[in-house]
This record gives sequence, C-alpha cells and structure tokens, in this order.
Amino acid sequence: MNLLDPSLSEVDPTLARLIDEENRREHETLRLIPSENYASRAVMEATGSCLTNKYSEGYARKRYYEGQHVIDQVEELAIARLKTLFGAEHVNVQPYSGSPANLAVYLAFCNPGDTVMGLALPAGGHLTHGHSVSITGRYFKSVPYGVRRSDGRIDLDEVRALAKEHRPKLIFCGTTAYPRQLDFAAFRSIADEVGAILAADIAHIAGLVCTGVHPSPVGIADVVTSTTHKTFRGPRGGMLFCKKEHASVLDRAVFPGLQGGPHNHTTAGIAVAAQEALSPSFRTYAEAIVDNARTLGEELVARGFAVVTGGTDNHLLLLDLTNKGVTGKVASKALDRAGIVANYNAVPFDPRKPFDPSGVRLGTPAVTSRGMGRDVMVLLANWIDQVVKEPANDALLDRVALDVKALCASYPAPGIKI
Ligand code: DSN
Repeated sequence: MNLLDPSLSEVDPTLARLIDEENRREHETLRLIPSENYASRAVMEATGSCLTNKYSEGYARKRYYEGQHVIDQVEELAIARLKTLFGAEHVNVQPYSGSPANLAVYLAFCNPGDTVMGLALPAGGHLTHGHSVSITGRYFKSVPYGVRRSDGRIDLDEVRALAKEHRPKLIFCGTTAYPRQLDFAAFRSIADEVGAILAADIAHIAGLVCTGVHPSPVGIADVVTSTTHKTFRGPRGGMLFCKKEHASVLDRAVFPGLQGGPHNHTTAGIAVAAQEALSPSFRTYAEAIVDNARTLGEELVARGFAVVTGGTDNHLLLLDLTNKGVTGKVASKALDRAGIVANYNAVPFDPRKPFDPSGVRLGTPAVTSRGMGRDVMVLLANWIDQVVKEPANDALLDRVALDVKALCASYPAPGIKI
C-alpha cells in the first residue's frame, strides 16, 4: 500500500479510533479546565493543512530556505491581524507555545544569574515565571511575590518592596490560577522605580484582552507574551507583542536563539483565530465567558463553597475545598467520572502538596464556546455540589454523567465531528 494516500482510518485505525474517542469525550463532557477551549473547524482546517510540510527558518522576506512565496504571506497576514486586534507595534508569531515565548523574554533581556520576579506558582503564577523546578528558577535568581492571605489578591506593596530590595532585571506579571484583573499600570510603575523590564503574560486572558473585556498591557509592558489556544481560541501556539525598540532583540531570541523553523500550519491557524477574534461576535463571546464564570462563582458561594478572592473578574474560579472535607484531587477525579472535567490545583498558602492540593480550578471558555449560559451554570453548580458532597457515590457519579451527556447533546461542540 502507498502509505501517503489512504485516510487515517485506513493507515492507522488504532490512532483513528483514539481520535474518535477524544472527539466523543469532548462532545459528551463539560470541559471546565480554564486553559482549554474548542478551536473552530476553520482553525483546525488551517492547522491540518499542507503548511505543515514547509520549512521557513527566518522571518518574512529574510528566510534561509527558498519556496517562501506563500509562507511569507501567511505569517504577514497573522501579524497584521494581531497588530490590529491588540494594537501592538511589533508581533512575533513563531514561539512554539507560551513557555518558549517566555523563555525568549529571558534570553532577550537577561543573563544567567540575573534576578527576576514573578508570581509564585502556588499563588497562581506559571512555571516559567521563575519557579524553582523550571529552567527559569534554575538559571536565574528568582524572587517570587505572592498574594495577600487576607483576600487572595496580588500584594502590590509586597511586589514593590521586593523589587526595591532585589532590583530585578525582569518582572513578570501574569497568572494561570488567579481570578482577578491585573493592574498592569501598577506593575509598570514598580518596574520603572527599579529599572526592570516588565513582561506581561496574558496566555489565559488574551481573548478577554483583545476584546477589551480585560484591560490590556500592550503599550504598558515592554513585552507581552501569550499562548494562542486558551480564551483566544486558536491552535496551540505562542505569540509575543512588544514595542518597536525591543523588536529585533526579541525576534533574535525566538529565532535563532531558541528555535529553528516556525510551525507554519500553526501560524495559519493563528491567522484564522485572529480573523475570528476581529468579528464583533467574539467580543460577545468574551463577555459571556466572564458572565458565566461570575454566575458559576455566585452559585457555588451560595452552596457554601470557599471561592478564592470571593469570586472572579475573568474566566476562572479557584475553589478551596478544605471546608468541604475533600481534597482537590479526590474532587476532580470524582467530577471527571461525572462528566465534569476540571483540574486539581493548589490554593494560596496551601498546606497540602502540589500533587494532592486543596483546590480545584474551574473555567468557562470551553462551555461558553458551546453557547451555554447562566442556566447551565446553575445546573453545573448543583452537580459540582452533589459530587463534592459524595465523591465516592458511584451511582450518583453515573447519574450526573448521564445528565451531563444529555445536556451536551443540545449544545454541539464546535469544530468537532462525531
Ligand atoms: N498555563 C497552564 C494552564 O493554565 O493550564 C498550562 O501551562
């Protein structure tokens, strides 16, 4: 058989079956992991195109390979749309994902051993903001800042005091498990006081930022990093925005500093996602994400859940389950069996270990992409409450899973064929 022509199910029925199974899972469950979403059919078509075949090290019109007539246009299209959407002076769409985008910032502005600051991972930051087990915590002197014990919010007084004491070269502001808006202007003034570069990582909130649903750091931070697949709803990838003055040092950090050829099929998917995000309906979508998260938070608070910071301004909620007498891991595994997919997560000042923490993180980008609204958030809060009360009740978990499946049948998952 010529392996290049037959379909996936003919060449590799095992893998084809696994993809079918994942399609079904994504259709029949309520996906509440805040960093996940449903890419559109159009984004997936672009990502699954012949652009995966092409090498194009370099940047548009300055490549190290021939045959770039189409690729240059694809990359320039993605960049032009993102400039319009985010109001950025310079855009780079080549980072393979958010972590490489962040590493490019370190490579561009720091030397090994320099002092850097970022939100501590257990307080809601990201591994690449200087966590000890990440290369960013091993090759740099990391000074993490945290949140206030009293209200779970970022303590800007602490950030300022630490910055003045340690004089970091680079300050990251950005989060993965923080439900409140970020005050980019306050970070800017702290960075200016100590002469630090300010990097804003908006991976989680890019779709909220480009629609004005969350304030933007573009034009405030020296550099903005992001993934492309969370609230932005593109393919899995990364992007960087910066002021013109930093363009060449950042471009050189991405290529040839960290990477070889860009993933052109991903660049194409990013261009499509940017086109989708430019439509007025994407703003409606972004507003609905936040409205759903707020509603879910209020409904959970009404059922006695301890929601970190008391609620949310964005797409996610962090529940501290200590008062429910159940760990985050037990709860998230029971929820998964019941068709509600979340992730266990440390809460600020968590006395438990990261692999078995006290919290669960919930987010609304994916369910909102299915068109679910406040009424579904009320149902969800009820199911979460029931499951957390009786995580070992198999009959209950099976019953909820059936109810979830029935509900999902009325809200087809975008981009997915089953
Ligand atoms: N940013 C992580 C998440 O929030 O799930 C993945 O790196």
